[in-house]
Amino acid sequence: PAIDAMVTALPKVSLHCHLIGSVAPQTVLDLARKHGIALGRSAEELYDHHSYADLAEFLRVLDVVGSLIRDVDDFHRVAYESLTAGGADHGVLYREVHLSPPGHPGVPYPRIVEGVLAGARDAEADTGVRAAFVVGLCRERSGVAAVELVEQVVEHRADEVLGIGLDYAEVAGPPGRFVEAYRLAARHGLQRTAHSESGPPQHIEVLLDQLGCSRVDHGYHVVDDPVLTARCVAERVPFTCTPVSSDIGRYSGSGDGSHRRIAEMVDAGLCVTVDSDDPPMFGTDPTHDYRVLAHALGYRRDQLAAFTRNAVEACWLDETDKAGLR
Ligand code: ES4
Ligand code: ZN
Repeated sequence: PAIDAMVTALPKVSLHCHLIGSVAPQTVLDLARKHGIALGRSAEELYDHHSYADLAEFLRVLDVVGSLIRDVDDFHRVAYESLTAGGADHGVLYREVHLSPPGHPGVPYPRIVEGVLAGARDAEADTGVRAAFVVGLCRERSGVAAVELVEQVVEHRADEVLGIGLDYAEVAGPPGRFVEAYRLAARHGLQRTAHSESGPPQHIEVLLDQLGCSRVDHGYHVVDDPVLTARCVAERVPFTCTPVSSDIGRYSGSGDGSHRRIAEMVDAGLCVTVDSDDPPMFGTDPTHDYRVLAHALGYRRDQLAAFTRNAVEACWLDETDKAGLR
């Protein structure tokens, strides 16, 4: 249909997509074979999102995939494929890719950066897609471990690593635990974001006031608090929403799924962006997330284009580079 072609071609800026959650099924099989790992199931079974009974189960699938990405070539391949077939082919002009170093046990941080930077360089040369990176701290771990990861980021500084995030199981790690790591990142000029998907509005306040976040990943519960909502509208705080992932993941605490909340956020005047989170693992892609919102909420081209404009505003490029996306 015409709307689908329009949505595919619509320029997109991708601010909420995890590398480990972006690995194509065939690549999972190839990496498992390469490293002599028996998956015990097909990639399709691994990625059958109906089988994720809860967030914990989903995150353990991420652990399996993360453990298969080991050497520089692996990181190159996964970054390249996710930015080209998973990005440029869907109109993605620019992506800030979320990395999760703790999701690759035994892999030194500089090796991850070397591989993904090389993959991104080749993806840009072949398709024009641009990429930068966000290093996710694992909230299931201690505040000390988070500080140590930020120290790694600072020690092995790369221009394309723009900032830090906070992900994995939200119930296991309230944001306040990570104040020290975020302060360290701030002192070194790193940008900050963090996930707040199931958490209450108070957690979003912690992100803004104590972690110094310039945006919020998901943030669906902002609309539970009218005062916080008004503040976030006034301050143009961006929220990186992921309709398909959050709708499947009812464990996100979004109740009736995320679409209703996304509509409330848009209607309140908040700065909302749209992305896929973990595309193949949730059976989605950048086009599909836009299409789902178009169908569920009746959004037309203007509203969909506004999501991209918001993402250009929310991204961490400097003003000159942002101008190139407009
Ligand atoms: C994630 Cl909490 C969560 N949800 C979806 N994807 C993720 N990747 C890392 N943490
Ligand atoms: Zn996420």
